[in-house]
Amino acid sequence: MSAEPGKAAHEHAVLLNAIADGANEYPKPEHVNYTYGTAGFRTLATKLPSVLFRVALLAVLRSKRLEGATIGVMVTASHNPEPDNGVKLVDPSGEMLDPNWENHATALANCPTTESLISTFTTLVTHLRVDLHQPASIVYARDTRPSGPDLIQALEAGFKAFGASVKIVDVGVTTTPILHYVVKATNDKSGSYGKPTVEGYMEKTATAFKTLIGSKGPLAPLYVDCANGVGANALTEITKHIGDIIPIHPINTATTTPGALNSQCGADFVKTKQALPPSVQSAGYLSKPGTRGCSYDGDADRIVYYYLHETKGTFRLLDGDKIAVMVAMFFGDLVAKAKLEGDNKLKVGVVQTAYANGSSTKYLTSRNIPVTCVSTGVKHLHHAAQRYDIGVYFEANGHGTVLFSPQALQTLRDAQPTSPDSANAIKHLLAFSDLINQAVGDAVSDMLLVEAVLAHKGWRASDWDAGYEDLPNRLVKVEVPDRSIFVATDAERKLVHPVGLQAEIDKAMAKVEMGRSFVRPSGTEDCVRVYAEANSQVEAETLAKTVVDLVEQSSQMS
Ligand code: G16
Repeated sequence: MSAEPGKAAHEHAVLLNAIADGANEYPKPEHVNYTYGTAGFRTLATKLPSVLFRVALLAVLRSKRLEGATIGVMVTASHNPEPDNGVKLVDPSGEMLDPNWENHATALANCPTTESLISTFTTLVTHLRVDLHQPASIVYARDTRPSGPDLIQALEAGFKAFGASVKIVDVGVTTTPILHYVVKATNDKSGSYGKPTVEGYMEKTATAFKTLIGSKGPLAPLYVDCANGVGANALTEITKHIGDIIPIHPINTATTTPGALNSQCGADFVKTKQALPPSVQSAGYLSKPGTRGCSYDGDADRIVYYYLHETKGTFRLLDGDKIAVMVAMFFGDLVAKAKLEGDNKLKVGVVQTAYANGSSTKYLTSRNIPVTCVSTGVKHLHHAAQRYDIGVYFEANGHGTVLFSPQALQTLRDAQPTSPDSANAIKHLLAFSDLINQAVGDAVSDMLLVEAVLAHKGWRASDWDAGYEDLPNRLVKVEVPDRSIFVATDAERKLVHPVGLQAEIDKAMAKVEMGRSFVRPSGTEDCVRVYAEANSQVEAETLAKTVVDLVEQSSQMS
């Protein structure tokens, strides 16, 4: 846009007219209240076109506010059922949107009329000191949901309102973590992070994996449940690069079969049911002792592993906690072998949420690995992990990654190894930092991280599993008329509302040996989640049932 006053005023009027046209084409449905939740907006896809149009406006404002830095927009509802969809914004570093801007997204999404949208938009431009003359740059992508193309149209309508001042790049159908990678790589003007394309991601990930596996390959076969989602595409691509060193067998790859996405498969199914997907069970993929399987979720930003007990044949889950523990211990060992001294010593820490199994936290702390507990949501974990030199963060549901601080990377690059062992350890730490998607949790790169660690340790799944035994637990979804009446505090380990409910939960916990339970409203689904763990499965089930009853009673009374 021109800075000449008359021309600028005219261009501003043209912009507001274009926004008004888009807003009229994508009106907000009545009686719907949107919230930018744990991972952006998420609800039935039919309720989302107006949100997509408005999110586009905010993405452009954010890019212009940051002097043209590239912002990402991902259209996905991840683990949710297929009729849902969602949208979230990605900041220039590849991280989730700055939480201060989440309220602006919510405000725009809830404007009831075209006039109120124009007014809120104009206020935001002033209040956020956005110079509309700045350029803007956006990259966007979607998962495989059938509602995706129509929602992308609404999104593009929002970008087009700004005319030529916005540069847009459509990454197409891809995983959430690849979109985060592309955003981070686009903004890294040094070019050292990698090429800002899907192929650039594949090359970088595959090269690091090959370096780490070296002569340890070929590895044992791996069965991968892709949740019938976009992870199937990414897996096919990465297999082209590394299929000779790890035989990968993709399962549940029906990305175009209506209703198949996340249905009876995927990481959320496995974690919640604590069982194999029926498709994996019936085909007997894991029947050969020692065979590993893993499940992605619908947009491939989560992963959980599993295998069948070698003598009992029972299902054994290796979830986000098990990944965090193995990886943190392994990096702790590598750092020790690197023999970095004085100020150059690197500190490894772990970030978990209240869902982390009590046994995993005990295992880590008893081995002097510091553990931080934060609220659910990648944004909370990511920021807490940035406080460590090497911060390992995983939610129990399989969402996580490892962050190397810029100082830690510099220390490793500048290190003068004192022995071949320390030189190797430093080389491996640097290769792991390239393998790991440091923008966000990533099922594909986390899978290769796990495989590389297992290969280095010479472990089978059962060796990995042997570190500690999970406390029996149960996770339940409770549908309530209004989940907003449940307000949690203390990293979501306690409820402050409804008043009195926490005292009842405390009493229920006290009756059960090693009992622990908490309640929190979901930020991605219309439900309240109840978690319970105890010394035995029967007690964990009893505690969960008692707390579910308490939640339902207090919901009826409110
Ligand atoms: C999203 C978030 C995760 C969170 C999960 C469930 O995952 O990115 O951090 O654990 O939702 O959140 P809630 O319990 O609030 O519904 P995904 O994989 O669905 O994007």
